[in-house]
Amino acid sequence: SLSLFTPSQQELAKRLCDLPGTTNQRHLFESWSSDPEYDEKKKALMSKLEMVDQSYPDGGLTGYLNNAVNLLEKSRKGDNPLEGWEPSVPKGEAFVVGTDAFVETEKLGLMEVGKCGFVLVAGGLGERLGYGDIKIGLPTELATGTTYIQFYIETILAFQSRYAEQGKKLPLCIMTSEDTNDKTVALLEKNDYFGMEKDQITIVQQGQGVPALSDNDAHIALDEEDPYDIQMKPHGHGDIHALLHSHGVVKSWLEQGMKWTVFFQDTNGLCFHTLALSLGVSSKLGLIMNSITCPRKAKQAIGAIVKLKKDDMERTINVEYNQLDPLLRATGHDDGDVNDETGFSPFPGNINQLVFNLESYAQVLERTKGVMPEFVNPKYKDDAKHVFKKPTRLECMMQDFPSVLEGSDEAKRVGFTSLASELCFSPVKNAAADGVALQANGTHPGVAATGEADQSNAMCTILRSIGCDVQKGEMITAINGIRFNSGPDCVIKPSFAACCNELKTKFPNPSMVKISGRSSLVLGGEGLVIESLDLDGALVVICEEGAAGVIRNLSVKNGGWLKVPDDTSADEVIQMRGYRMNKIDTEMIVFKKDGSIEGNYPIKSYPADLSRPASGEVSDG
Ligand code: UGB
Repeated sequence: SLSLFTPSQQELAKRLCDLPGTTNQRHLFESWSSDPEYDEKKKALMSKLEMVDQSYPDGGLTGYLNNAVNLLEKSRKGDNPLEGWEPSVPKGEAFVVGTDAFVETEKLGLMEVGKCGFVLVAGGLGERLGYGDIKIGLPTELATGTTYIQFYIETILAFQSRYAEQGKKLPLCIMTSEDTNDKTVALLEKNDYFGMEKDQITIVQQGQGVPALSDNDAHIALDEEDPYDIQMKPHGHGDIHALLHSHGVVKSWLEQGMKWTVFFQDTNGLCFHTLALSLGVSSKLGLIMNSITCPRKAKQAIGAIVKLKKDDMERTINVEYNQLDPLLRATGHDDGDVNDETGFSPFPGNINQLVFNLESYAQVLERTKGVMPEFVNPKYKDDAKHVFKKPTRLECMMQDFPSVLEGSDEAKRVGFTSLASELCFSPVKNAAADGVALQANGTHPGVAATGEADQSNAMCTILRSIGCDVQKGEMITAINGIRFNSGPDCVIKPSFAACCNELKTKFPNPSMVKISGRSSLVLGGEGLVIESLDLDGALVVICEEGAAGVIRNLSVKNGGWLKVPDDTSADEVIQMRGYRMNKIDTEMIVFKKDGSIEGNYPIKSYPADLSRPASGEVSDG
């Protein structure tokens, strides 16, 4: 069949068949029929193998198989990859929102947000969530229906307009995968890139994954139904570093004058509450890499940031939750992964939000091509560890970056920034039924309903921290069994304010702002200021771009918005929450660019006889 293939494919097939001893891959071709009916399938398989050969950064396909044989042997022997490393709790910068230290560090970071390139890793299919579409297209909340991608882009644009040099665009790179790429591109195109310019966004697609392996000799697993195809599996989000390097993204961002790069996940509506704060920490401490962390419950399925020491080597790095307990037990901590007197593990939890100094990051990429260390995690059928329950593959993780740093100088410049999880981490990863089980164990459920509730609750906490009187809503149990604190629903659009310091200027008299627990509040627009407000119901205030408006002495009381139990909807978004939003009454005010004011208010236009020349005002008298 060789004549069917291009010369480079023929050479690859030969290399695979000539691999030494039992590791050769002749089984891929041995059962081939000579019937020309199968020629197209044979060509498709060779193209797939060639694609892996070209995309695997560490020596092509044979490099992958060679790495796999070595790692599978270590796994079979039960080698501990962390053998010899002594763990201890690392020192980082922990903050409480609204304190002087928080406010000052965030201010420092605000001087840096206009020099950031953003990296959204969105190649995951979200199997645990059981959603049929891409996760970044999910709404963050039902009050406005803003999707994750829209929210992320709106926040980046808000920072751009307020902090970037005139005319400078903050770049965004989205990592997609075969599963998510086409839908991501279609969503962006359909929505005109949510206000970004097309050339601001770079999409890098992960390879189609790596071949699954059926035994310790790293034989590529054939498809169970089709002997002319192979099984592929995802290689993990660690691919992002190699992709940023090979697509020249980092180099181009440096040329555009960027100083930092910030990595974040597909569904964390709280991710930008720590953006300026963590940049402040990175800039103050001169960090190459800064991980955002939150207090972690022992055994919670998030990695832990640990300081590891071996001889004169030292690194601060993520240790995955399944490796932390054995590591601790093997190093004299007989209780393993347990909470301390604070009720949390002493090791902070990794939320895979990373801030890099761009120049240092670029230097490391030049040296390493962005190749991350890999691991393998086969499940064995037999005690001798020769037979796998199902094919396995090598994987890599983006948070393993510290392991490719060299020398004590680089290693010392790795740190973390910690904030209460309520303010920085609420991913939407799990189906409601799994979330209920997690909640029963006292662990965050990571479901759609809590993603939405946490987003509002975080905003309420920040508003309280600056002095607003925001009452608490009720704890409710949704029809699917998930418990969450509902209300007040507080949606602050990034155009209005995107961090704690900005909120302080937007609410100049915070003690004059009162929001009841059953209320819903949506605020949007750069020119808007809330001086005094008493809200018991639903209020939406939007200030158009170029307009200005002040809310003063406004009192609103109406039927508001209610979360209504719903387990019959055909809409997946409602199904995963277990409720829909019933907007009974809404007070809506719009400050328009032409000076008019829409809404049920005595003042209908600006300028009128108002005392503040720089802004429109609304008052109940
Ligand atoms: N992702 C990709 O873009 N490509 C991939 O191939 C895989 C994922 P998961 P994971 O912060 O909650 C990590 O699957 O990997 C994107 C850490 O290991 O949600 O199970 C994907 O789209 C763990 O230490 O997370 O667990 C998503 O945006 C802990 O910190 C992101 O990568 C945990 O995340 C994360 O993917 C967490």
